[in-house]
Amino acid sequence: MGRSFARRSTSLARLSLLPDQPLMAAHSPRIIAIADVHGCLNALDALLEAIAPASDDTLVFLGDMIDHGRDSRDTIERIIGLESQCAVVRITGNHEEMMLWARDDQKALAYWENHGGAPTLSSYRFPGRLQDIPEEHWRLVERCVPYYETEGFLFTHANYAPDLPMAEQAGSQLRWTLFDPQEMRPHMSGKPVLVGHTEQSSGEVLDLGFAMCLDTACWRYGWLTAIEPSTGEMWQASKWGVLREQGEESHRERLTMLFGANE
Ligand SMILES: [Mn+2]
Repeated sequence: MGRSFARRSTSLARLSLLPDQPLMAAHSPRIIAIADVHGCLNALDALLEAIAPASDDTLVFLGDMIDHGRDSRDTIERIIGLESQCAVVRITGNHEEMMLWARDDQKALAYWENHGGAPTLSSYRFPGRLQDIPEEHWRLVERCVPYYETEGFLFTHANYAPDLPMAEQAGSQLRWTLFDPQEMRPHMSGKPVLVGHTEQSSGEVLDLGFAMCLDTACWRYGWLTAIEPSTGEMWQASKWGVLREQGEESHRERLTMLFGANE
């Protein structure tokens, strides 16, 4: 170790253009939003490998970590594991909310199962029951935050009321309201908002400048998207765990070309 450090110092000393700052500053902590994983573990793993989170980075899960996709149990396990590697913020999505409601009564359970919860239960055991979900997983789902706010950005699952401070936002607005580009207005804080929830049928991020929807429909035909808003750096992967290449089209575009489907 000592030898390689000495060699590095020697070569740096010869560079007259070296900026006047300590080497430590080469890495600054990142805040990265990860959109609706929906149990797509392979996509999440591909993104995590590409992002390589450092211990002072923050990963902000925008909600809907579970449901629809087939690996919800292992996705929750992965996120629990991540919490010992870097800072993790988990925002409640409408799917986490439905999972929690499912404990109330049979009707709420049936509602959740019919809206993407069935594969989540099956990821624990087939045919799965609520009792198959371990306490640690319930705790992760229970202990999510309604939104996340930093100095420069806001993060919610679905939407926001533009004229209300974040602390006064209704849960239904934050978790259920669709992102309609015609209706959206900047938040009163002036901070750009990153959301998921509304699947972009194009498979592309919808960026209005003041607000951005990152749900690029990974579990259907698109990509799982992660963005570092302060730099604009973006990572995307398919549910098969393959990173998106520059200019690569979504599977929906390809299917449309092959079969000429309109919807
Ligand atoms: Mn959602």
